[in-house]
Amino acid sequence: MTDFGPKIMAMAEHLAQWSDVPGSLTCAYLTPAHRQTAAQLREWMVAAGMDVKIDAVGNVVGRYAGARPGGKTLMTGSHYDTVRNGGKYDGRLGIVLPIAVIAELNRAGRRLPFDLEVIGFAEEEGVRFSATLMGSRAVVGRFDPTALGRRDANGISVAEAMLDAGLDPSAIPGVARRREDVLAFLEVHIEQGPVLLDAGLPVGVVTGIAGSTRHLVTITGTAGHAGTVPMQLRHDAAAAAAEIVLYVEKRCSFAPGLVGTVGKLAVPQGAINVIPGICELSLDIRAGDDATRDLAIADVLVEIDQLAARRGVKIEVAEVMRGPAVPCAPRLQALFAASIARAGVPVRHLPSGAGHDAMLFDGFCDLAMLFVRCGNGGISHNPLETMTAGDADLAARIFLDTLEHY
Ligand code: HGY
Ligand code: MN
Ligand code: MN
Repeated sequence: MTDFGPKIMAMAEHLAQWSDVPGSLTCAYLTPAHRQTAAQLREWMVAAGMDVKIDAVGNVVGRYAGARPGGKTLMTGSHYDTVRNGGKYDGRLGIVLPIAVIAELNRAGRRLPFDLEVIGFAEEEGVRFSATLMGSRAVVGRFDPTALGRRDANGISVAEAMLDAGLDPSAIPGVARRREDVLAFLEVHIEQGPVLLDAGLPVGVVTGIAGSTRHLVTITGTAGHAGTVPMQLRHDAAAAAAEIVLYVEKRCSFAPGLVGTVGKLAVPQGAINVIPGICELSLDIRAGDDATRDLAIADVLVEIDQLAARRGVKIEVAEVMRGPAVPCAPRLQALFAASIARAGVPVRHLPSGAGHDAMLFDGFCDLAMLFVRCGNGGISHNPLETMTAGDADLAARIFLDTLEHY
């Protein structure tokens, strides 16, 4: 049997050549780099013996027919868009690993007792339009049509970007699968954290995916001359933002598994000698359970109201994403665990603090995830994100074993 590891690593490396920003990996939804990446995935899927199509939202969908025509479909996959200045394996591992496994099945002339669908989801990170998980939402019939109106920094809407890319927004409802046709959804993904690395383990079984919410906050104060306005008369939007950042950090340090991040913070058209009249920031608050997360959000919103009154600024908060905490199906966790044990690896269960396409399948079909160890302290959403060919190979063998024992 082929050595999957080097092949998987080479595929991830190859995809990283296409970026919106030379010198780093940024592959945002429907940019030229994104479309080149999709074309390469399609080519690999065809070469692996799959029937391939690119659907109305840009998902690259490869189907490896089972031994019996008309059987149900086991789905796998992950996203091929990236964050800005991201790593090569976030999302992409979960696409190229199944492609490598299917290529081996195809080489050996083997068929599974079910159809296997590998999906390269076109958009998960929400980088360009702040609308997340558009690829998997479409597949489970939960696409939000209002997302089509979201605009990027250049004022281009999602719908316009789709039409430019030769996609047909009106065909999105047709992307949705029927529950009765689907067996389950399995996602292989890097851990994006240090747990497996610290435990000296190559893979782990995900117990559940943290619920998260995202907000965009706009603070409107009073722009003024930096030299003439006395401090006590100011309505400084950036100073108000700074208080929010520190409050989020403090409040989200209260409970295990609760995290809060202000990932975007900007003074649009700011100038050194002008008191900021406008400041924009983002909130990303997550927890392993929804109640903990929602309590933290409620406290942050109360603090924002009080702070606005105290500082004489206007603060508008728009929720742009809300995803519940999602459990992984025990029967599928057990399948992954048995395959890991058969590979002679200690079985470790762990939660996912990161969100994933798999969470959209909650309520649609059973879902589960296999985590693969990250190097460099587990860093991710960073060009230092790394993994090894050995772990990639082992994860591929475990994934194949799980398919064989499904
Ligand atoms: O933000 C997340 O958790 C994922 O990487 N999109
Ligand atoms: Mn990510
Ligand atoms: Mn990801």
